[in-house]
Amino acid sequence: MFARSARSIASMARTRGATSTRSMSAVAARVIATPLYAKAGLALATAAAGTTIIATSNNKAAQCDALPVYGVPGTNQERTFLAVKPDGVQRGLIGDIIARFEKRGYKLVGLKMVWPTLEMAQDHYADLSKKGFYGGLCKFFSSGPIVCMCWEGKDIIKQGRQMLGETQPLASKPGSIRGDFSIDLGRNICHGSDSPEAAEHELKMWFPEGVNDWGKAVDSSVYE
Ligand code: IDP
Ligand code: MG
Repeated sequence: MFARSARSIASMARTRGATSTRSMSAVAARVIATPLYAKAGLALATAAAGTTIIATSNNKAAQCDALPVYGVPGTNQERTFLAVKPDGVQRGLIGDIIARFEKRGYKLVGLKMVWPTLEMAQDHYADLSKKGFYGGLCKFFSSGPIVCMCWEGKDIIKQGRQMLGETQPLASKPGSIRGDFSIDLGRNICHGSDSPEAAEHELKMWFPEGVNDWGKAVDSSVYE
């Protein structure tokens, strides 16, 4: 009985994740953003049709969706798609993974939890569709929620891959996410775009609603 109702809630969540990500994340963004802006002394100047313009204390305007969702590769506004896969979520590693990128100095501009449908998983891994492990990979990727992230910063596509480690955990150096937390190839915790083209494709796919183009006050202590 319990298993049945848990399953129906799970399938509802899947449907919502697949169909109404945009409205859910827009609501979440509003709930979270208002007190933060107020606390930081930022003035909310305009909020219309999904575009928010804020005036920061140094009068530098920051605007949602001012950039394409995939940023500008080769600049400090390069962006990549990183995800905590279902195994990483189950193992309670979301916070640790986010903390590594935050501490390094990168900027989180998009964040949400999504339970991918099998079709979403197949689209995401379409480049591997000829591989023998494709079926199992897609089944696993859609077996539970993942955490979708858009990270921004200089060289984030390459650095993101280095911080993840090698695809094969055995080859991943301690200090990398896969080198610290994983053993098996099919349970290697995280995903990261492997090129600017992949980042563009994946960010358009996972963040069709756009991300948050906010100004980070400490960037002058991160970049020379
Ligand atoms: P990546 O995640 O490091 O970009 P890809 O080659 O794109 O590696 O493969 C996607 C995912 O598929 C890997 O992270 C891994 O979990 C899984 N995978 C890759 N190669 C194999 C394999 O040979 N057997 C089983 N699973 C694999
Ligand atoms: Mg890959």
